[in-house]
Amino acid sequence: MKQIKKVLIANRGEIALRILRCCREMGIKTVAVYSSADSELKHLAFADETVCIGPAQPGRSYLNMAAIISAAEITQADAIHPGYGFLSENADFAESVEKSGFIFIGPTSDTIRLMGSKTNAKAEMIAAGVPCVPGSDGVLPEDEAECLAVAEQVGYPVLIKAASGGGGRGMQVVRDPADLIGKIQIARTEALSAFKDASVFLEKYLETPRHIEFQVLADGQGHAIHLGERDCSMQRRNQKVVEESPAPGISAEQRAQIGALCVEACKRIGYRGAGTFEFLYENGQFYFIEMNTRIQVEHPVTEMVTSTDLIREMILIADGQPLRLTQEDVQFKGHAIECRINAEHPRTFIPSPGEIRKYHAPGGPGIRLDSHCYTSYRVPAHYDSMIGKLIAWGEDRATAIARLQQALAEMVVEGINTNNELHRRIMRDEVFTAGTHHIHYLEKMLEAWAQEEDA
Ligand code: MV4
Repeated sequence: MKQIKKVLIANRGEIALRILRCCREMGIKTVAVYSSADSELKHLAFADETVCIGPAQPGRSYLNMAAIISAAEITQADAIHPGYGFLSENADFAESVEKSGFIFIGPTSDTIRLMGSKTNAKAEMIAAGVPCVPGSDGVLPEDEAECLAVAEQVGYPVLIKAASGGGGRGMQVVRDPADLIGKIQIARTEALSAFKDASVFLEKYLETPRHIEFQVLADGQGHAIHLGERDCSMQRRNQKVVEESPAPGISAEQRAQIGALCVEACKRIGYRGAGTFEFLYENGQFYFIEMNTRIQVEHPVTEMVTSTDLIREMILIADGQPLRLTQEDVQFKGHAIECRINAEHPRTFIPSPGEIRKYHAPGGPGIRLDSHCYTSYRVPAHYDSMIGKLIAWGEDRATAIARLQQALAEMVVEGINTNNELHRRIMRDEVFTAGTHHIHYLEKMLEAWAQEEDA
């Protein structure tokens, strides 16, 4: 019955530890792969087997498909969990994993490829009845007059996006028709260098939206559910800083309505695994922008308000088991907020790798800390600066915020800079506590802080 007896964890840091903990709880053996800069990673101590897959540079280790698949062959793993980042949304990797006879814990490579194209993803969503931002019908043509006509039809301001993009790279806002052709050219050049694909599309530019995403689980056998939404509007340069569930001010009716559309879309595309539908939300309306075909950093807030284990569900689905949960089983309780703890200066964001000389974890009711850190752990300079996630659950949003304030005050990380002080400022910020912030609000908060420092 059970196909998955051993999982290779193709990631590092807190998510590798999170996946390892889940596997051990399920009685599944683990293989931890690591780079030569990562031999002190906490999860290596608990893994059944460890394999060094290369040097510190990600391109030669965590992004080295052949090295990871070789490690799976040597250890006779049954499945590979990609975590987030690295190869998690690489369709070629998922395909190699499948062709090498291993289970990829995620969607099929075809689904990853489909959703990797933002224009194809959008076309699928329109077909499923999911509301999208008004824009061009697919990629923009070469013809300049046609582009001008499309933009005129959509209405200025417009946003040029890379069709193979995501994460905000290569986007251009156009407020004046006189700038359209030039900015399309800039966007094409950037898209070609970043994504090896010069195709771009156009959308109405929303000035101050919120970023709200829906979590789904689907078994690829006709069953799919949604687990509500997360508000991830507190961000800087496309890096989320704070995420929460539920999104402030979203009614149960609207949650059920948009959630049902996401479920419908999952069934339409034969989705399998955990997934996220990203929306922009402005003036009470949701507009789909893209789908993430992986587990996300901020999954714990959903786990806390729905009492589910998303990593466990991913593994069960990958094992071929039909989804046990029905939509009625998913009950939303209370409020959860996550602070991403980064090894960086709290205001300038300058990375701060190095040795953690002293480490104390916060605790108490409703507190969860997902981190691989410990006293004497050295944060390598080669990877993302995130060293953990502090999550608080409370009966309501105010309680979750109060618990985070205490937990942030208790948390000690010495020897390196962390963004703890930024989080403390956010948790007492009047706009954040009112839940009225949007995707550009943190930038404003940081400007005010810089002014304060100057004075
Ligand atoms: C937008 C937008 C405004 N209008 N699309 C940025 C990353 C990519 N995933 C989509 N992004 C945006 N698309 C329209 N039509 C504003 C953004 C955006 C953004 C979105 C989500 C989270 C943070 C953001 C930061 C800047 C811009």
